[in-house]
Amino acid sequence: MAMLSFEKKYRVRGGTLLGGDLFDFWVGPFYVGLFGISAVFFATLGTLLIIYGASLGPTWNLWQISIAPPDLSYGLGMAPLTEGGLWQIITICALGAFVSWALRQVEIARKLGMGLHIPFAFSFAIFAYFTLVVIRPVLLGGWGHGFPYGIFSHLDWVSNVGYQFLHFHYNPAHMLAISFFFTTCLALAMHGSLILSVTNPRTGEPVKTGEHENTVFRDIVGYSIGALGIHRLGLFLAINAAFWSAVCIVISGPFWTRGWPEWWNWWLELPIW
Ligand code: UQ2
Repeated sequence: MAMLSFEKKYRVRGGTLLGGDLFDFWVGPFYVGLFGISAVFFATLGTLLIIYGASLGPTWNLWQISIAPPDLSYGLGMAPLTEGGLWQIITICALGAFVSWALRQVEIARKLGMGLHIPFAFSFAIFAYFTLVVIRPVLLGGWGHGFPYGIFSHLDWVSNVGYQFLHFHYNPAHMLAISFFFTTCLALAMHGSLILSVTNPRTGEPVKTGEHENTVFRDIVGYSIGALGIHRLGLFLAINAAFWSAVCIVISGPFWTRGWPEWWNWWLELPIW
């Protein structure tokens, strides 16, 4: 355990955001912390509520189980448990668990004297989910605009909302989001394959280093972004994928109600023609 000497220095109390020394200890390899407790609490409660919702029927088929949001007639009010109230509480549990997890990342980063890049990046994923189940439903005036928690049912929701706007691929923010997702895949495939290739030389030869990493890409595309640069690029691409996903759905309905192909009429209406 080479980590032991390192851990002696960093496995100490302090760096917590809330509650001081309360739960500021480890259980085996896991840091507990106040937000570890709250994350487990919300995740467990949310999961039990999903199982309870499933037990109310009509199916135990894993693909078909679905916890639906309230009917639009409930607006932004609370609904009875079996009429979407479960969905509302499960949503609160999900957000409670996600935010707890982000704060747990902050506390651990602070203990280790690291930057906050990990919780910063994760917060974009939380923001995308929050946009989908809170910001957009609130702007549209009803929790019924949230998506149902089920495997097939959420696919149906995405399809229906997509067709409501005729052709969602003409949504400019959706175009950006997809482009960032694809470029993230490209960058990670380039980086992953590069690292594995330099660490797997011919038998008997030493593992290659940064010079080889730079040279191979300078030879192939005439440019190397650098060992640190590729990670900056990766973080930038991934964060933008999540961010533009949130933007593309929040503008659909609250800020644009017609088909997305029609949005491009601004181009045809330019005075230069
Ligand atoms: C690189 C580099 C790495 C890498 C990769 C590159 C030594 C270990 C993958 C190559 C990346 C380039 C040329 C940028 C590609 C741009 C986009 C938008 C995908 O140079 O430095 O570090 O892993």
